[in-house]
Amino acid sequence: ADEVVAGSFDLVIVGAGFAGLYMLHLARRMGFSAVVLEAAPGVGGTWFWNRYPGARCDVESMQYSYSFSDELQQEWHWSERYASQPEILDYANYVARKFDLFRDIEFNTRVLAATFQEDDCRWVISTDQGVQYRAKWCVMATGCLSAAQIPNIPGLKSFHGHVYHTGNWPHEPVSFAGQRVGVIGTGSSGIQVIPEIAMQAGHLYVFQRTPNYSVPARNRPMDAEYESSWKAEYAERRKKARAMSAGILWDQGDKSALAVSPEERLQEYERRWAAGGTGIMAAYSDLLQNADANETVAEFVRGKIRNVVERPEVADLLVPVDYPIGAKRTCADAKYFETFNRENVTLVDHRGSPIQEMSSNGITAGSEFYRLDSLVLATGFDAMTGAISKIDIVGRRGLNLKEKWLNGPNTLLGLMTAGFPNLFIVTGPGSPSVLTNMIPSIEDNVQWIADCISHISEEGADFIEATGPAEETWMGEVRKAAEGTLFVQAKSWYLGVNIPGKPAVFMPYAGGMPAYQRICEEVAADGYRGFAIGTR
Ligand code: NA7
Repeated sequence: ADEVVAGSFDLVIVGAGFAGLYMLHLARRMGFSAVVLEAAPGVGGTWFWNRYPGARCDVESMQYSYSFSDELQQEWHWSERYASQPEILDYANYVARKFDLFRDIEFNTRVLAATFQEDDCRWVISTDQGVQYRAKWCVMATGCLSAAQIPNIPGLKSFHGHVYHTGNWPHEPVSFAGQRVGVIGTGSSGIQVIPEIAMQAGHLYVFQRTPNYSVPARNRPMDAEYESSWKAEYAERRKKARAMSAGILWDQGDKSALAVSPEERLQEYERRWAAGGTGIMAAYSDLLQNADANETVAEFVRGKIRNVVERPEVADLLVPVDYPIGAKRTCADAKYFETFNRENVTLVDHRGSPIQEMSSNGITAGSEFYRLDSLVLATGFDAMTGAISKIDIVGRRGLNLKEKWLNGPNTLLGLMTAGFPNLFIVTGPGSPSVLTNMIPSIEDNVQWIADCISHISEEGADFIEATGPAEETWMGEVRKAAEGTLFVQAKSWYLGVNIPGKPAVFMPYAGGMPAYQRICEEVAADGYRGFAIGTR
């Protein structure tokens, strides 16, 4: 079909989540023309789609927010310690209005392909609207957890009831009242949605393949004093947060868990348990590095689960045993384990064997049949590479990005990949992103990209591109950083093993946000060391 050419821009930005919004804002401020292409009918990205009941951020709201505008962070009020999805979506819309971003966002526009033209150093971007965009720079602000994964269950399509995915939740209200509902998946999303559905459903069946560690979030209305203490010291505290490995300002213990007495340790864990949130993992310096240290907090959490769950045989199934706590992202919940004490909730543990099949009226798992009216898939995402791989991206000499990444995603700093000049990824594989507070990580990447584009433009060059050797060296650093951690000891989406056929490669950089940011800054200051800059 003939494509309409929408025109030429300095930048095409793919995605109107927190990364795309800020990229647009900065690009404009630097005097570039830019357009954002967004598949959804609204802004917010991940927070637009993940609107299942109970969806909430596990980073405190005072920190899970933009820091680039003091006016914004002073005037915005978060109503709870941990923000709910609707409030985060309100915030994204507020930001888009405040900075007048809507006029440069094309909604309901899914990017299908992006092709680099070597003769004029331009990206040609095609969409499902039959409209083509041309740009010197293409920025993938496509998110790390944005490609929902539908499991390959035989017969799934034959099921007559409703099927929902937590990462692609409908906008219309969904009622489970009186229904027999199944939830597959006990990751962060499952752990948040299960207590909510249990309160509505006639009967809830939770299908668990792997039990998960979770700590109580202890969400509560925002404390006015806490809020004003943050607002009074925002600049300083943001700076301190960025000096922490995860980009979150919290009470990070600097001792080894093994250097204190068992009594002292227990007291510390109890204190953090009572405070709520995943800050318990910051109690000691080596909880994510040393298996024996990790076991002390894992065992503490197991004890808590056993205390809460009334039926010991159910508790046995809910207690994770064979991987370290934190190796999969630690969940923060609101009465998740308590939910299994309800009369209308059944835990179906099918570890060791996949769900056998679905039929028109139910599901067979662990050799039993369960009649269901609705099914909720809390089965996660094709993380870090999924959204990018859905786009047909072609670089120099016809090189296809999906093919290049067949054995794992290679990037330089997560920001660029060799063979694809002028194509940037915000918080791409090889950046710390998903191991950190996403919004500051996004801000740092976007600022780096904006500075880079300015620099190249001022130099009068046509392109910048990651070089192969520098990329290989960086991938070596990413591997080395992961080896020193316990992350590699669980089958998680960090490693891509939740996706059949995806190569098992630890994707994020585990060396921490400060180390990463320092390297990014040094590379730029050193004339973009490891990148090739040239004219066509
Ligand atoms: P996760 O953390 O990937 O969790 C997905 C869950 O679904 C997990 O319990 C999986 O079990 C389960 N799952 C996935 N596929 C299947 C199949 N085929 N059969 C049975 N069970 C399955 O995704 P979330 O959405 O919860 O969270 C993603 C991130 O979003 C989270 O870490 C936060 O950062 C926000 P498994 O453990 O693989 O055995």
